[in-house]
Amino acid sequence: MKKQKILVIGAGGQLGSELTQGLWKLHGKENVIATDIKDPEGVLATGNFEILDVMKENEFLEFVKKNGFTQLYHLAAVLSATGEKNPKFAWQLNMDGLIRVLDAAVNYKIEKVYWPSSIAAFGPTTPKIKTPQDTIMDPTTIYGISKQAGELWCNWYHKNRGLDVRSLRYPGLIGYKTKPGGGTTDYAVDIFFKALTDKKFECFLSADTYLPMMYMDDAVKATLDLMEAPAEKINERGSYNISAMSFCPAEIAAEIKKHIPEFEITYKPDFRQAIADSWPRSINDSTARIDWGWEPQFDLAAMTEDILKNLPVLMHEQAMI
Ligand code: VAH
Repeated sequence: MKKQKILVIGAGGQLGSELTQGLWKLHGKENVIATDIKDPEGVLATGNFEILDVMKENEFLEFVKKNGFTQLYHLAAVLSATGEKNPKFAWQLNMDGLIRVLDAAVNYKIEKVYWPSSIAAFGPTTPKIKTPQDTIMDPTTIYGISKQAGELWCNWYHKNRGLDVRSLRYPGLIGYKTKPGGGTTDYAVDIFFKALTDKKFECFLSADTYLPMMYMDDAVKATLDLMEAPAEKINERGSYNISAMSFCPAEIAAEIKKHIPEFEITYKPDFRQAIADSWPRSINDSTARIDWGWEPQFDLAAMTEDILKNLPVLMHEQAMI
């Protein structure tokens, strides 16, 4: 197999920090350059890291041109809740950033590009149960609009420029190695930190708000499985539906209580409730399973057990720094 040289843009985020570690394992640390707009924290600082801002066009293009990358993972984006507070910047980063990356990939002959979409590309008129791969979209957040538009741009670049760009519509992603990043589903990340430190959590969504979710380990596996699949198996050049589970705040709280009996949850819905209510409850990901063998490994119980086993160790290490 040809030696790979991988660029990760936005490596410092929730997904980026764990996907970078997955890329290290698959391609070798020396063949991955992780980048973000601020210095790396934790394990990310142990690999090749550069400060890079996709919004600084000349610097970005010069960096991509001189390094001869074979693959590019473009993860830098503003998430749903933050995007509603700063819609113009969210659109600029999420859209101008993506188009700059797609153009650079064509101009500098990058073999494969990865870009994350989201179930946020669906909206209130989308069928909510087992949402199909192809259906009504009509997102109502700037983040969701940028994801729907981004899928169309990726499909255009594949069809009209021959670019091998691949994408997944992630559900809410739950990882414990970095703090929550401004997403509506991030209650399901913060709840673990608060359960361990405070034994209580005030949830910004109502108890029965069901959302499609996925453990970060599964998200990294899905991304690398997609990118390693033969091109002829990739029939969706917008983005693939994927999911692993659906749960509501009351259910994840009950699962945590099995490990921390004194844990208590209260509910105080805020502006993010309307965002969550516009999204699907569950996802039909049969196309991904058929095309490239997608198969999740973690359900709610397995994820909760894994996080509550590992997060205390990480928090202790960080407290030791
Ligand atoms: C968000 N975590 O909440 C992201 C995700 C499906 C939601 O895209 O904005």
